[in-house]
Amino acid sequence: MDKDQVAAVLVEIGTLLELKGENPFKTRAYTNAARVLEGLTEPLDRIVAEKRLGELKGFGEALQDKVTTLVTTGRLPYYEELKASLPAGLLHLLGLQGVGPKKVKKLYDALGVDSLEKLEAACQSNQVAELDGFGERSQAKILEAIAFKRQFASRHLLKDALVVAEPMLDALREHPDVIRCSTAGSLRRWKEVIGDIDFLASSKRPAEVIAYFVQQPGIQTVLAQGETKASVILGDGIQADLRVVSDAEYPYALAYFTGSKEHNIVMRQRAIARGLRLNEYGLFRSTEETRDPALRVPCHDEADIFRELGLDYVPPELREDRGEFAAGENHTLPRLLEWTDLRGSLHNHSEWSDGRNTLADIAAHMEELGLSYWAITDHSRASFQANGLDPHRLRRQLKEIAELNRQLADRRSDFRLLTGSEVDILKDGLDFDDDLLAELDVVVASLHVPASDEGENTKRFIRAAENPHVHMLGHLSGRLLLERDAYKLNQQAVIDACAATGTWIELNASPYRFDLDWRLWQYAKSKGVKCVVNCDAHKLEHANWIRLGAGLARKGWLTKADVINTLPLAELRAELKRKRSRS
Ligand code: DGT
Ligand code: CA
Ligand code: CA
Ligand code: ZN
Repeated sequence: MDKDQVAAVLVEIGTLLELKGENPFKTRAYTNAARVLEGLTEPLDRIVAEKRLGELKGFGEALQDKVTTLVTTGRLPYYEELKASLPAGLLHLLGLQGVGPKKVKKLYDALGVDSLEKLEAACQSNQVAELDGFGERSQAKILEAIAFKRQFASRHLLKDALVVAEPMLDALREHPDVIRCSTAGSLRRWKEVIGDIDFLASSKRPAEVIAYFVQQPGIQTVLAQGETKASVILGDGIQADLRVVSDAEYPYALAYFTGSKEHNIVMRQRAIARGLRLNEYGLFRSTEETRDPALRVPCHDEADIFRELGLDYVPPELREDRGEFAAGENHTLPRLLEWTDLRGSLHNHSEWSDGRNTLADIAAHMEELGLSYWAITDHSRASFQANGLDPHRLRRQLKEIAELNRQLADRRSDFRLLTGSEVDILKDGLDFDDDLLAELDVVVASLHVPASDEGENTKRFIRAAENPHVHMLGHLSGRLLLERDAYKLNQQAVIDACAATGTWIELNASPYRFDLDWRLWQYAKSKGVKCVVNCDAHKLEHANWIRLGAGLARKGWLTKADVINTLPLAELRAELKRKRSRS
């Protein structure tokens, strides 16, 4: 097991112990240890092999033994027994928004609740409201959370779908009978949330490809297996479909199964308007439904199909019937951002607030990735739960960053850390004075504690945008995908204020957020608002989110010129000064 897998087990042990009502210090020791492991910069197996676990903060003998067992055997009997000693349903309850281990324990002890169904019934019969520490309001919230969870039970985050789909695609490509192969459906369109994964392959021997597919590692259940298609459930509970077609049919099938449904409808109408018929088997010279190869208009790839229908090639991300047909006819489809255009991220955290890594480790890692800059924008003091910085600590951090940048300059590296803050938007202004903000390279303003009133939240954001030191607004809607809706907010009014003040808006590339939503970027762009694709990284690995965020920017029709952090460092610095010098 690697450090992240071991850390995940430790966190789960902490949760299980909390569910059992163990002493909080004991449970916290596990979560703290998990954080230490996640922040390691050398391989965990080396530390284990050299018996140096004891040097890590908070690692007593018992913990050292457990981690050693996990790393060397991949299993831990203690953990397995602990898990078996509690009803499995309790862990499902923990997935509910606002329901932590203490509440789950209370519900279980007092009412015997060990599943979503029992919890729902207990709420409906008003038993939960009467429990100590719950009440009417929290009972209503729990019912809402259950409804929310049900609604999304069969939907998955893009990152969770990608992590299983990409290795599967590689495996399919390796098979000698596979000619062409791709993902299709919502995954290929880079939707933020995925229902099921669709694969398409072309082959002369479909049955062999299907047989190979259903035997791949990571497949939990085979739901259906035919001559040319199969449906399976992958390890994470995600369904995946594979269809295998002839290579001649492949482009039409790929276009069809990529969708979206709305896009396909217009494509079919365009075909009909030209006296043609479009379906998953081909584009046919026919006024009736057919799959007769003799009538097929030969297309080698999707671009050929679009051309036959009077359109430039439409990238999959834009196939949502949101303007791609007009633009495809007029040759005005944008040349979309590539993730390799991005040179750094302007909203990130370090161990100074709630991130996992030191400034030096962050600089080394991001330089190694070939990026040009990386802004450290830790939380401000109002975010005390995230260990936000007060002005004094922030100024100390600025000195440390200056020193690291000096060292980079000394060894002639072009990479630089930028200073900054993710400053909280409070009820009556920002968490830091303008004087302090003026000392920072990058200022991201975010709302972490929203009001319940739409007008009030909108007003707070607009006031933040009007501040000459605020470069951009962070995760505007505050949504957490599949977990929490956007706060009450007039996003359009905030976008207008950003346009008026020259404030940028972040596309938060965290796969849990992707905020601003892709559907709003065309509007923001039409108003002249620039985008910043930010990782909001709390760990080194979160730098990989750049690719995900860039995909969502593409989905929002954004080009390299629309995105500020495609600029080289010197030009970025000039842009960072522009708003301040306006006022
Ligand atoms: P998902 O899986 O819910 O995230 O969304 P999709 O878009 O992947 O939908 P899915 O897996 O049901 O079907 C894949 C594609 O196949 C879909 O984007 C368009 C095409 N498709 C499926 N059913 C129909 C249909 O009834 N009519 C049309 N025009 N296209 C369909
Ligand atoms: Ca799908
Ligand atoms: Ca499907
Ligand atoms: Zn934040």
